[in-house]
Amino acid sequence: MSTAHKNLSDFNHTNIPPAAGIRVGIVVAEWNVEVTAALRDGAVKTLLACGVTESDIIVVYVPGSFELTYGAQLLCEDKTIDTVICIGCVIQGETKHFDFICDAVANGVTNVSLKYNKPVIFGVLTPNTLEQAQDRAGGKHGNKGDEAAVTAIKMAQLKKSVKTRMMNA
Ligand code: RBF
Repeated sequence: MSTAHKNLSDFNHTNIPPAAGIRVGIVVAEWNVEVTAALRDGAVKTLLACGVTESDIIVVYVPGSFELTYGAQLLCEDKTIDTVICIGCVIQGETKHFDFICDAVANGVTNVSLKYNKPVIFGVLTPNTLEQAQDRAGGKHGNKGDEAAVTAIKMAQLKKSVKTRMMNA
């Protein structure tokens, strides 16, 4: 989460492990699309900047954040995909939908990640207002899509390095 002290796009490319060869799935929710499209663009730009090739980025769309988990599961079933980023924006409303959707996505992402043994990244904004969302989707607090992309690369490389170490042990 961005704070006054942390910008979501504040990372140093030299601290990120090499990303060439990693295949990344991205699931984008169409609710609040002006925000989720900006998050997607941030994620794709950062993946490319870190060395992921365009043909190794697979983007699919689901209607709302509630459907992100199923979209992630479909991508995880593709054995060539190393990691999946879920992108959504759930804005606090006056009903309980906010809590239901946020809980479902957070639990769903965790479950899919463990079931398929692949990093599934929670790139979902849960702000009180649209303005707060825009601040974190390329606005004054940076872009959570950038952060999600860096997290995906780090986690995919962590899995590769642990597997390699186990094979060499
Ligand atoms: N989906 C989102 O991604 N963000 C939202 O802020 C959001 N708000 C919703 C509010 C209500 C009252 C409802 C019924 C749905 C909302 N959804 C939202 C859509 C939800 O994630 C899902 O697509 C639908 O509930 C269909 O399963």
